[in-house]
Amino acid sequence: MIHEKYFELVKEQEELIKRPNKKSSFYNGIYDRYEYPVLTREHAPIFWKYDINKETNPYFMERLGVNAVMNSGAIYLNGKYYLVARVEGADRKSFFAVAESDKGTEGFRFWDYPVVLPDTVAGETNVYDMRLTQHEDGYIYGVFCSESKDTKNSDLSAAVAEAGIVRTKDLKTWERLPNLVTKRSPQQRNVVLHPEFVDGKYAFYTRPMDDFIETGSGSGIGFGLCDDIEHAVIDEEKMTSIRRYHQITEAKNGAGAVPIKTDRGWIHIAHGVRNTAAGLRYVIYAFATDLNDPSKVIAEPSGLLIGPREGERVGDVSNVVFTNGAIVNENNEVFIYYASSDTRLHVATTTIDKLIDYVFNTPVDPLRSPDCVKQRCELIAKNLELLKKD
Ligand code: M1P
Repeated sequence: MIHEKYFELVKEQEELIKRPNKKSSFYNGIYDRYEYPVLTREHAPIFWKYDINKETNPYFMERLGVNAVMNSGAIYLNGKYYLVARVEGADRKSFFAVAESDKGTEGFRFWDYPVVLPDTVAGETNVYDMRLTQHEDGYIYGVFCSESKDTKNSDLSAAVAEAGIVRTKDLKTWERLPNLVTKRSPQQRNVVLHPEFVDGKYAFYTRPMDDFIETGSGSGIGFGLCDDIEHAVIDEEKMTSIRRYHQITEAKNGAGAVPIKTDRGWIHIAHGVRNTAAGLRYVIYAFATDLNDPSKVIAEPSGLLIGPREGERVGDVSNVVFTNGAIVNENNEVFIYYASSDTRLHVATTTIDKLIDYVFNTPVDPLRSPDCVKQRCELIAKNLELLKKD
């Protein structure tokens, strides 16, 4: 017999899923923010968490709690918006689950079952942050962090991060390929597969790291080619967007959404991290690379694109916004899915035209305060001149 509480919780959840999402009052001319997150732990189906049988669960207790729904890969297929969300159980282990919506800004509903990844990597303890690439070879690839215990290190928390690779045609059946091997980098996280062949090869954005948390000598977002996606090995990683002193990327950065192809270049939406007295602060930034050489940075607007604001600043890992998915629909509207504080998922919407304007017309970071003041004074002077004439 089904517990009566189940129906009560389902009703509440239906109201949450069907709640319209409005643009918030936030304005910067670049993108819109929304009043509500698009996915939260409250969106997880009730039957993922509770045994709904009154006989075996008389108190209707959560048996398998869901702690967070966050960093999501995103893809647009046949007019629908799909997210492959990182769902974190109360047990700290993450898994992937598909949620779909007709609108992209609201109405996301999880499929009944999470993604069951082929369990082919011995020792893999956790998986998270899938990037979904619709590749020109016909497959949809999912590249994610595959984390295992570092058995060579006596520190209990020591871990090894690698890039796991799966592919699918329907988001239902997933074929697992061997993890990416990068010859120069012992650890990898935030790896993204480029959607097109480059020089006839598969191209990956990487994030070389010496250690699980610290990038160490890794100087930014890398780029490497490989011949065979079924045994992906990258011999050489060259650098694209690099970390710099006193910028938003000073501590580390990493590729985010799959790059968006525009007439002017590939637009990348990535994350940058700096260290503060309050711990690491993660923000989202953008840059563009050359259409023919996607490793070559051609535009770098100064500063952050999206930073954690208000309620977004607080969560399991506070002061974080992180993206690993964006969608462009047939009207050239762009949906940037970003999680806040490793707890919930939001959307910011813009258009391809606005993104191009932002990336190519925002001044570059002059790197030093005196030059930043000069840059701002030039803008003020131009504006005051115009205001005088008007
Ligand atoms: O906790 C913030 C983020 O930390 C990691 O990102 P990075 O590898 O750049 O440090 C990731 O684990 C990410 O999932 C998480 O949101």
